[in-house]
Amino acid sequence: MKTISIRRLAGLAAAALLATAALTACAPAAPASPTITDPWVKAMPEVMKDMDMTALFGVVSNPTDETIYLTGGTVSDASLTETKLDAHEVVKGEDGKMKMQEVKDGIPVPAHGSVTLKPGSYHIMFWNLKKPIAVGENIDVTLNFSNGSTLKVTAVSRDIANYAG
Ligand SMILES: [Cu+2]
Repeated sequence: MKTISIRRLAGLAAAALLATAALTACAPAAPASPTITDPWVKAMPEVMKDMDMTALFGVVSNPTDETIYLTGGTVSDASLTETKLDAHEVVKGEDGKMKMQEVKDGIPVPAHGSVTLKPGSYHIMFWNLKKPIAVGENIDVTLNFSNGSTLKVTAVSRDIANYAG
């Protein structure tokens, strides 16, 4: 198994911060639309039958006066997956077991509030992965919202076992 050094991780974090700062500095006074902080994807070092999926997490914020629903998205790299990303939640089934299911109307992001996508809760589901996702890889996706806005996101992949949050 490959490991990633602390120094490299720190470098990645610094690069991410710089990228964020650059985006903020260049952003025009666009109409208010949802944003995401700390976007990440669960790394999938191996893709096997029935294990060809992963999910995106992060904190989605809504600066507008109305609830907006996160309805799904698409992956930029068709060689990773061509399947549309679904808005999912984890619920307790009638048999008492936890299961995930599509959120029909999308994941609600409250007005002037935020929703946290995290393991065991809301997430954006990837299906039919065609290749593995290594730890530290950047995954570009576009998220879609009920108000017609879209959000381009670069999520870094993490080893879920090392996820402290
Ligand atoms: Cu799911």
